[in-house]
Amino acid sequence: MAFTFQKNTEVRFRRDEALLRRAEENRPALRYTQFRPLGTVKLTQDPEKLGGVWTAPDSAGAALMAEGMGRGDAVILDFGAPLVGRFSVGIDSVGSPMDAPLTLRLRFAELPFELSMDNSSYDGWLSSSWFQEETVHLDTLPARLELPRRYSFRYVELRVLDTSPKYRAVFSEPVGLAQTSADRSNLTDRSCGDARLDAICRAAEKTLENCMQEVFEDGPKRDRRLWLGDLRLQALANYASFDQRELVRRCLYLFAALPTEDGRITATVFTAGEVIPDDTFLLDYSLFFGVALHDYLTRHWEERTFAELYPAAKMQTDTALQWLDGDGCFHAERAYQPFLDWGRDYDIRCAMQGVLVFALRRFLWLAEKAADPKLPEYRERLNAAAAYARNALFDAETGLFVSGPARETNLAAQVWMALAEVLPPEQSHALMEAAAARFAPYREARTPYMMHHVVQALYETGHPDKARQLIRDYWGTMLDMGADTFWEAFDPDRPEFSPYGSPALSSFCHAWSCTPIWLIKTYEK
Ligand code: RAM
Repeated sequence: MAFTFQKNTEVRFRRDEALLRRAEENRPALRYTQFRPLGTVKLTQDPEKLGGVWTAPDSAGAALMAEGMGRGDAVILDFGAPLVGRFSVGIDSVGSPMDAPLTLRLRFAELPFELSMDNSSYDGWLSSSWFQEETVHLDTLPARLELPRRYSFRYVELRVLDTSPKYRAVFSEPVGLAQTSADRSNLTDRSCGDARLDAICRAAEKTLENCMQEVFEDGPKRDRRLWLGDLRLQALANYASFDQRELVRRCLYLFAALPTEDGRITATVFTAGEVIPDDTFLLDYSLFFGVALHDYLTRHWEERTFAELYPAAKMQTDTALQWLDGDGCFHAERAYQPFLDWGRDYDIRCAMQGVLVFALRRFLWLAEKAADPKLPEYRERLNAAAAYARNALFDAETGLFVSGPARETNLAAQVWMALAEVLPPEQSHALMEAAAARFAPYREARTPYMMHHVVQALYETGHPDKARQLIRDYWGTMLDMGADTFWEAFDPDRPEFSPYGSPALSSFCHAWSCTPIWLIKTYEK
């Protein structure tokens, strides 16, 4: 478990109104498209699919909708592709006059298995309010039911809880009004010449598209908000696809505008109403602000953005450096909690030493551009942290890095040290060779987020075949199991694994899983 809820109500935030205005100026327009369902389907059992559930066409469902549904009748609409948006449907009554309200339950699902679950027995640790379901009463018909909430769905179940013996409800013209700020006309150069990887890229694009709303959302089903760790990866995937820089810029400004008084950048910002920083802090995410700014500016250099956002990156770096001791050891355990992954418990120290070096390298690029007077000091501290990793954390016997007083060897440590480039290239190559021998198929990684870093580390250290194969195996297996868009968490050995105690609340269109677009474009061309 990486973390549960943080409540830091005593923390004081600063609020830079000028930066918030810039964020507002970069708010994207949403594009709307109407979709009609392809037809009605019924749930079937299929052990190959997630949760053992899939669908088959059900023409009886369409007939039932048109002829009239009474107590207990249900149909499932299949829109054929995932969409994020609002749902509406026309409803009328047939038979005798409507002498009692219609009670209708609607459920929205990204995957069929969600419709097979009994949500009332859920006892996970996240709020059950995230379930995409509504019960509505209609006192008079005909009416067009337009649900006010936004959902992420391909499937909609309409279940009549009750009418009355005197009438039945007929349904017509169901519509999904999809919304996104992504502009598909920006997509070019869409084949890498390998059908499997192409299919993975198409699903990854769809994932990103559906998460691109007024901010980069982590998942349109649940959380539905801007997280800094997700933003960093979404921004990379965006550069390799839609390339809508204003949305990245907007999100960077939102984080920079709302630091704490003691110099930390929040992990997540609420933007649905008034912009509010959450009192949740993740050390790696905070450090990724500078990384995301570096990534943005290396693609789209903008003097003004640099000048306005550099101070936030510097402040966060300075804050983190207070836990780097004179020997170059980064005491992440004394700082504040990192995320790293929704994995099993492991010692985070070595991985976080890697994250720090990785982030400092990118920050140094920014500090050079700024001609920061502290540049020599930053350089020195980066060198000390990298040297400490080489000298104190690398076990020459196993060829792997060790973490914490128990000298634990975990996957995250190897991956982050490889990405941090603390060893010379031949040794980094050998490191990931040893990591592959020890950890493949990398079941310690429980999310596409962590798996992204494993793949990137393999590519970066000269193991393209292993990296490519891992994309095919991991993301490809999700496709085989029914994914139209990629998932928040996935353990192929335990497909129903969820960080939240129930897959019913996992998100199956999750931003951080869209990175194959970037990985393939970056390393396979
Ligand atoms: C989850 C979010 C998000 C992730 C954080 C750490 O709740 O879905 O993707 O960044 O946790």
